[in-house]
Amino acid sequence: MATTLEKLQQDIDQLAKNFANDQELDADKLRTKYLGKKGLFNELSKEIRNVANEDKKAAGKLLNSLKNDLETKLTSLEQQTTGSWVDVTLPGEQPSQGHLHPISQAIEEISGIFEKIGFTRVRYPEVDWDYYAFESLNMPDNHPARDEWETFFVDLPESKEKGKVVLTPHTSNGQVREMERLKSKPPIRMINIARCYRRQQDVTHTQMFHQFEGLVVDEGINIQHLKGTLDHFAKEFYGPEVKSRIRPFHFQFTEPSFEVDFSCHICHGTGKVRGKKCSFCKSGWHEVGGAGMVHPNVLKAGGIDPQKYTGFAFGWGVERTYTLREGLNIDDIRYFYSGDIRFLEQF
Ligand code: FA5
Repeated sequence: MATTLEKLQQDIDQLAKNFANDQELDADKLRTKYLGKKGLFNELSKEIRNVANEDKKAAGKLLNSLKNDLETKLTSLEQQTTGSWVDVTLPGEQPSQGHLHPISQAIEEISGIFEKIGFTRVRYPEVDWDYYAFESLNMPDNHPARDEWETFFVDLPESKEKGKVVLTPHTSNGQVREMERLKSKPPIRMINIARCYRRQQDVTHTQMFHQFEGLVVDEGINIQHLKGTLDHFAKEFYGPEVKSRIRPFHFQFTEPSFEVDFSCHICHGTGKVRGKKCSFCKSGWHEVGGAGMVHPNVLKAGGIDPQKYTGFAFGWGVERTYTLREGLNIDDIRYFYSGDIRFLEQF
């Protein structure tokens, strides 16, 4: 039976009216019912087959207009129910993930460098006896050298043999502990990384900081082994063109003793950038810590015969070593412990 344009218009009006009066408020269900594959609109569209050829174009327009109208109304209904558009085809949002603190990252990297060349990572107490922090390191009670360590003492009973309890001011407390752990039997190749504490606070000092301490004891160990180890670390951590340098210094527990510097990556150790003083290092070098050949009294304290064995040791600040890395140039190490997420998120 032929369908006239008038009949089609009546059916379209009826469908639009039914839609407007439909009590089924769920937008999803309405969409399926009216615009779904087997929905009322598609059902009505089939009528076009019965429209005379010369009216087919006009019939198509009427149907299209109904479809657009239904689409607009359904979209607005969906927005009202969901509050906003959800485009389910968009890729999901990656939730922000935390990461290790920059100093923990540095510690992992530093231990990796030393472990690859045969050092064993150890950890010793951060609250320790005076004996390990000072006495066994050739600093008897009341020795003036102890003042340099600006130590926090813990209010706990003293031990008759090992003295007071301290917050370790340096990782050197691990030296004699490691000799004891290995029952005074070299070879020793220790890397001890731990928190340290001192009564200090400024742009290059914090009350809590980290050090990494190397200790090597064996027959025939000499300064060249120390220098080779320092150079190896400098190149691995800072880059192949960076050099290390040792300068005479004094520590009670090493003889001879040195301060260790690394060449500045900005001026390459020259101290000058385009004819002017390098503003990062001022001298061409950065000091990062101390080192030296283990004092015979320390070997003796660890039960090792200094006539037979020699050793070297070094101890540097992790924060200081890390801030000197190319591209970081952090001018205040207190940022690491400020808890400021804007700073920490950059690592
Ligand atoms: C020592 O602590 C010696 N135990 C190092 C050593 C070990 C020498 C073995 C010889 C043999 P010193 O006080 O210079 O040395 O500290 C070493 C490094 O620790 C410093 O160069 C600095 O990088 C870091 N450091 C010291 N105090 C602080 C602090 N308050 N905050 C941050 N870093 C610090």
